[in-house]
Amino acid sequence: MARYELVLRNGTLATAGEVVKADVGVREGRIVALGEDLVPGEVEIDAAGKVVTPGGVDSHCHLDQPMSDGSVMADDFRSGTVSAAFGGTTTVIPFACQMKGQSLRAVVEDYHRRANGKAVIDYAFHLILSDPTDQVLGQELPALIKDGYTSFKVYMTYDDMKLDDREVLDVLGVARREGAMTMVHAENTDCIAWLTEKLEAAGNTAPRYHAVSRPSPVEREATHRAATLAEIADSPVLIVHVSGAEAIDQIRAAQARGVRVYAETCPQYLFLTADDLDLEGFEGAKCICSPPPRDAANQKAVWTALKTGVFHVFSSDHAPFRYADPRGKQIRGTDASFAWVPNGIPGLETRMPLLFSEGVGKGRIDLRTFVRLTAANPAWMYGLYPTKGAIAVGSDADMVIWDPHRKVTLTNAMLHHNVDYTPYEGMELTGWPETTISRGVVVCDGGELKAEIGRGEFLRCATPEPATLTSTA
Ligand code: DUC
Ligand code: ZN
Ligand code: ZN
Repeated sequence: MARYELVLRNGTLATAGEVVKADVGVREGRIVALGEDLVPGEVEIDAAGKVVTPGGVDSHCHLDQPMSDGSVMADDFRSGTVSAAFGGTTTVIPFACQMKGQSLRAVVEDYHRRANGKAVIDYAFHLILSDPTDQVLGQELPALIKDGYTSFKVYMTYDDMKLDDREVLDVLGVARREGAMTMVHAENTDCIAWLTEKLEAAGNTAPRYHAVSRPSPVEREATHRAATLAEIADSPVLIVHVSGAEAIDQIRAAQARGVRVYAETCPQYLFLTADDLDLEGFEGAKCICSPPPRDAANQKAVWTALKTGVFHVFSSDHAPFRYADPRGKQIRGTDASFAWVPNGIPGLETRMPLLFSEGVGKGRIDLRTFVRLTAANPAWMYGLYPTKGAIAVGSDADMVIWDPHRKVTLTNAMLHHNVDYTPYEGMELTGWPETTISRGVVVCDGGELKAEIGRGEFLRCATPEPATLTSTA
């Protein structure tokens, strides 16, 4: 029998189902053995005293996405995937975004050109649907779903993206027929426009008013509506970037009614509040994202919902805009209204370390829940499980070795994205991903990049199996 190419020895392996001590044997990029005292491999890694989790799957991030306002995302597939890998992520799923009038197929081809040869870890694509014409819904979308693009995001706000309820129902109808997953950005667009107009007329344009223009009821109403549309169309939805208690209540109520509503939250709703938008001068723009961060009570509600299984997925929503940059947050200058600031904050590299330290380390969630939220469930949701998101015989050898005791003070200087700030500057974390392995290849180790840019492969997603998805069992 051929030797193992890699043996990971003596680690504490954490999966969605269990935490066990075992060795992992890897051949041709896949896990081929789990057990005690495996025979020596060509490469040996001693993981004694370390925690080994499946490589993270960040199923909501934005890389090199063309923007309609002239702003430019700071991370492409090179810097974005390198940054993700240093944070313990081995699969990213960013968005091929349709602008109105564009053919979906052309958008996907363009996005492949942007990704080709640049990724250091594996990647799949979601679609963003902003123009659901008969041609798109009748021809292009069904064909793309069959080709491995099995999930798409729709927006209930943003002038250049938003769909009305009828259009969302039409999209859900296709998703139902083809077995795809619809992700929904749930905020009420007319409420935001009305509030923004009033704030701007009163001269209240500083970054902190972004949060005032998008209060919780704006999200609550749209979340209720999205769940209702899912119920009527009998098609599952994933409510993305859920920010707090009011939306969580709607999701929990819909789940209790038996509606297939899945939910995602992100680090910004655990570690930032609206006060972070109220910094000196224009600095609050760094934390402008939508929905906005709320307050401490809402952070607590998000933690509780993570623990109790209301949430299935923990993503970064990495949307990289540089702060001191006329193509970034300051595209209209530092006196501009909040309404012109590109939305989004960076988070690919900090997503897993933040949840490991503040969730697992502080006893708020257990290790299995951590694995489900950061790897197993997102893989499952997009038809990639158990190739991704698992440590099992037959799975891709995507693993992260964590030093659970290492103390790290987060600074932007230590991160590998191309953004000029992190909203989490100065946070003290315990636990850090020391080694990231993708298909048996050590990609990052001890702070150094070890693998070749361009080795990352495109993944075709299968149609998801949400009926079998659990967040607590
Ligand atoms: N909100 C989004 O909907 N997308 C990108 C970032 C953000 O804040
Ligand atoms: Zn969104
Ligand atoms: Zn997003």
